[in-house]
Amino acid sequence: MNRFVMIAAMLLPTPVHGQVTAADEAAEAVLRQADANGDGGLSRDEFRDFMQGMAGLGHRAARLVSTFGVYGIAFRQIDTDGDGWASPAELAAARD
Ligand SMILES: [Ca+2]
Ligand SMILES: [Ca+2]
Repeated sequence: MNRFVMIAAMLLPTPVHGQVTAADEAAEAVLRQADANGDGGLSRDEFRDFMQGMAGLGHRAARLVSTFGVYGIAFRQIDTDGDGWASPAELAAARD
């Protein structure tokens, strides 16, 4: 599989029209659960939990990331300043 296609798919907004709010709330719950230290952002380990949680929700790109174990590649797409921590702003930017 082309990894760039996969990452592009990950960054696309949810395709389920009319269920954006419910999907966002579910993702928010997964995010809070993955954020083990409660700092509002995700470390690499927390990001892995987040991807697995999103995969559990049926999120297509997250399932691909989990299946292929490419958490590091996906994380680098989110962690744009490269400090090894996905801040709330970086997570929000990735979702838009
Ligand atoms: Ca955290
Ligand atoms: Ca960062």
